[in-house]
Amino acid sequence: MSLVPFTRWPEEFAERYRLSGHWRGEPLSQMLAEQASTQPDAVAVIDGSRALSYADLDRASTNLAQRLANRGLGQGNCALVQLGNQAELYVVFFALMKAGIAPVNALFSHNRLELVAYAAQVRPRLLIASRAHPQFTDDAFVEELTELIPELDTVLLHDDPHPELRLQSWFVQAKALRSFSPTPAGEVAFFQLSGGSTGTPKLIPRTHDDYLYSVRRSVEICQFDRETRYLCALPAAHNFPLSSPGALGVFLAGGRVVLSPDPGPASCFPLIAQQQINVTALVPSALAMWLQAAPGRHGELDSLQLVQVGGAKLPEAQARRVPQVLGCRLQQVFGMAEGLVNYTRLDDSDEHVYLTQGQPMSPDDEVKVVDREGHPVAAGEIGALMTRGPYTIRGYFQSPEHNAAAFDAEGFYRSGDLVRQRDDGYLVVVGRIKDQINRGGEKIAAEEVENLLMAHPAVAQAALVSVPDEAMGEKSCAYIVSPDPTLKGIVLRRFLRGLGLADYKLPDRFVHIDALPVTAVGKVDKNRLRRRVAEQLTVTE
Ligand code: AMP
Ligand code: DBH
Repeated sequence: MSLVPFTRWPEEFAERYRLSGHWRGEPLSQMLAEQASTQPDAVAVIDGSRALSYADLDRASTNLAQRLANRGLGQGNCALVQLGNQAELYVVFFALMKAGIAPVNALFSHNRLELVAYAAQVRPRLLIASRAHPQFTDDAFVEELTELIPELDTVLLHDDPHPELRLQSWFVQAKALRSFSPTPAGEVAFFQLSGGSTGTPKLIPRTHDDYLYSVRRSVEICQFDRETRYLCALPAAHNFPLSSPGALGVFLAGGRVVLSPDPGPASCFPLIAQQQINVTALVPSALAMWLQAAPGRHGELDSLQLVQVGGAKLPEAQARRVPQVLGCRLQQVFGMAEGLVNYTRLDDSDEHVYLTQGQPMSPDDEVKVVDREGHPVAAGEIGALMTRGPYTIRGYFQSPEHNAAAFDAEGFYRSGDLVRQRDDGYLVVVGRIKDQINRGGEKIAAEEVENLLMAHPAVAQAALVSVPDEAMGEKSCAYIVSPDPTLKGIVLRRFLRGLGLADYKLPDRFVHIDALPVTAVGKVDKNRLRRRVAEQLTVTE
């Protein structure tokens, strides 16, 4: 069977990463086998009133892997998975790792458009989703997908009433008919999602070797161990709560993951108290809610030792309030699903923790800060971040044209972030050059939304820009050129939703404009639009 194709690291790099012990030829499922044999009864996951031990997680995932193998699914096959913050997400993840099937783990907030875009790229034979998601309450979308992807021959739905469709019934032991095994560690294990800046969402192929290294190194830096009780409050499939060190870091270290349905204080604070949570990961907008809710509720947060914050820039004033208000340490995390993750270290000075976004986790991470021409800027100057290393991809999945722009000739990835690198190697994120809105850590590719808006018959041109927002950091504003000045935002929002776009990508504001301003070279001048939005033009909500 053919393996999933991807852009490999050149052999000289691969050899270096193997020699230095970063890449060890181990599959991602091995961590689970190890915990299940050394501490089978230890609790691995808590989801509401359910507790899964390492033995439970190992057994259920092996049973699912066996059943999938019996259906002829295995190496070279891909899956589309969409589950919420629920224990089944980890059972499924490990089952697919064991069976050598490469999943795309869509976020629960993703909608028809995103799911179709992912399916069209990986051509999944397997779909795993939840009846609790609006797209899967009836069978219409499953039928649409099977028509679009004739290869799709196995559909499993969490909480479906029929045993053969019901995901949970596949966690029960089956007769072993066929053998199964993980893909070789240097091959694609699964796909991460890119926040992206282009019309279609891009997929990020991650190998067992590279991902496991990033998890192992993260565990070392964050000092996770068997005592770790990690609250997973961000969308569990996201790279941050999955791997930095995230749930996989917890499993590698033999600790416990407690799932929260959302990152709000109302859900999280009682869980922290009940489950004696000592570490969690938040985006800045969630942290802001915690800082607001915490005064007077200190008792509930007593067990908390470390709050990791990343996904978007954390304002210094908020950073400084963490120890006072939450009574724990702060760690800043600046990462990307494409690879590079930076951490402030647990023993760093206050100055580093409050003022920087950390330094690369690996001694083999290479970072360049460059000017518009691609030349390195002088030390300490602001420039665009470029990186390559033992867990940073060399190309997006099946995107040769985009890859030609997103990577340089030496394989460095252009992250699109504007940073300053200090003498001590620590990075400070100061802005962004990619055409993206970072809405409370959720990334929106401007071009994707603009293209969809322009599909509306009354929209001639559209441009999506960010506007500063107290709660979310940034929100989105769509500038619309339309012959119909009465065209309302609510109509356009309904139109976008009707196309199947995820809710978080719907523009927060719409502004009519006679013509989009352009730069000297004729590109839409988004800087001018961003400045203009502050001046509050005709706003139609
Ligand atoms: P993605 O490539 O979709 O995984 O998103 C990664 C991007 O999120 C980075 O390139 C940054 O733009 C942004 N990001 C993540 N963490 C931080 C942080 N701590 N501070 C500022 N921006 C961040
Ligand atoms: O925003 C991100 O993508 C991100 C943030 C922190 C990430 O991928 C990570 C840590 O691993």
